[in-house]
Amino acid sequence: METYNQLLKTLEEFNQSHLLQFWNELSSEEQQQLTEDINNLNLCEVTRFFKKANDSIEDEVKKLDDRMEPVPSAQYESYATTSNEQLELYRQQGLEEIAYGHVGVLLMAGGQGTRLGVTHPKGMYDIGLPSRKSLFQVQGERIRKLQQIAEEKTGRKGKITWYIMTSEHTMDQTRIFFENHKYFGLDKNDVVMFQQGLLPCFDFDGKILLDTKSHVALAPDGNGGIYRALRSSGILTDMKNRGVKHLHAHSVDNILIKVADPIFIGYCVSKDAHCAAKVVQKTSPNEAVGVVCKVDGSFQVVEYSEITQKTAELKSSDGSLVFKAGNICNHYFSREFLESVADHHEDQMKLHVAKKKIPYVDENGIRQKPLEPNGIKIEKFIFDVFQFTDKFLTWEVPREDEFSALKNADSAGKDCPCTARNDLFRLHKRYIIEAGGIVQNGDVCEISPLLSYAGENLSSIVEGKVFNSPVLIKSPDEDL
Ligand code: UD2
Repeated sequence: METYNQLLKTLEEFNQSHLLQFWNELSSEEQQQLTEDINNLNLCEVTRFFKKANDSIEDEVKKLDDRMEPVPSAQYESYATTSNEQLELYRQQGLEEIAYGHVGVLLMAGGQGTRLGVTHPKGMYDIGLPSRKSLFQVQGERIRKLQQIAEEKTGRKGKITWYIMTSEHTMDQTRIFFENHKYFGLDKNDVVMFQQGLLPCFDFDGKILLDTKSHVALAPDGNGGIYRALRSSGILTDMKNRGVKHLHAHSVDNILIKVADPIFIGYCVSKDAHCAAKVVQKTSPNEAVGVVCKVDGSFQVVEYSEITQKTAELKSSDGSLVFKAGNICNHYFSREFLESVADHHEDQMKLHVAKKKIPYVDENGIRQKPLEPNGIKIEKFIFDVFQFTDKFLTWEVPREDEFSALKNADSAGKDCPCTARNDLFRLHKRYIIEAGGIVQNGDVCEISPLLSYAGENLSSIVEGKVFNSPVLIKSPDEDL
């Protein structure tokens, strides 16, 4: 009774006493569970979040056209227009940072893969490559290869620490998957998993929803939850202890991801950036991706829905779109900047609201699975910290080399396993042809990351040879 009274007092203060409505029907274990859930809520903060998020629903409809400008050219470089000599300098610098152990990867793997329709973490997904490697395996092997390349170039054996952000929904399966696959040949101590936070789901009036009579409805706090989680899980301290200074942060679902890309790292380090966004040119004014730009003088990603068609169509004198910098969830951060965000800015981050169909227990104690949105989830976005620094850079890369996202099931025909597979096949076929090989009878080509990170190291294997599709070229020691 004492617990009940205490909880009730706290909840009443925040207008949430309905969470105890079924208390008397619960077993003592269930009462304990609900007590834990409620005690884990920072009610003062989350109710403030609801208010702030609710206010931002109003803001979102406003178009930003008059306040937007493209990233200044001094802070925007493109792979395609950078000389080979300069690219090589960036690459060399990136490899040196890797060899000194200064580079870490921040993988965002807390999403639930709802659109793809899977019940396991997206990184475990096998998109149907000839090797049947999962997204996690492809990424892990790219890290191994890069460590090797950095050592060959510099004579120093450096490590890339792989920080993987999971959520309550993905943590256990991710950990077991990595253990079962022996961390894809990486040192287990260099793969560090941590969990992002959760926020309660609300109905439209600001009441926290119950998932069951003894459980609050909770959802991950978005990929921008990373800043708080880095601090609360001790990851920033871990980075400091290991001497990690530069982080490449990216989403789990891009099959072409150049993990810890030394050119990108070198570009950012050489210009002393706090943070950066790797971008691809928008395919058309109507492509529904966010653009990296400046709003009221601060760097920001502006959603497609926040721009009018007229602004989306604006062209520069060279014929390219003025707002062309398509965001691909691929970022650089210095550790210093991550620390300053976690310490000083995290609380000022924008809150994004998504109206969702959230299963809940109604006032009669019946669990409902609504067919229409009945409440909101609140999320933070990783890119909403760009505004906190001027030392921001943009690096544009060719889409066909670096970006093909897995978002949907094949039925969508777009950003799906089939397109991801084909984009990788096309790129790897090009690598073979550029190295002097011939591919016939089809286009299915896969080159193991353990053999080549980005098309290098292939001539001695493919030059003058004819390959019949499907082609799978492995590293000589791959199956040993
Ligand atoms: C992301 C970008 C979008 C664009 C697009 C390109 C954000 C907020 N949006 O949109 O601008 O670049 O990718 O593909 O970055 N995740 C978590 N925890 C969460 C939610 C997501 O770790 O609570 C991870 C998720 O596992 C994935 C990444 O964040 O690796 C991107 O999440 P998403 O697929 O939900 O984002 P999307 O496609 O709406």
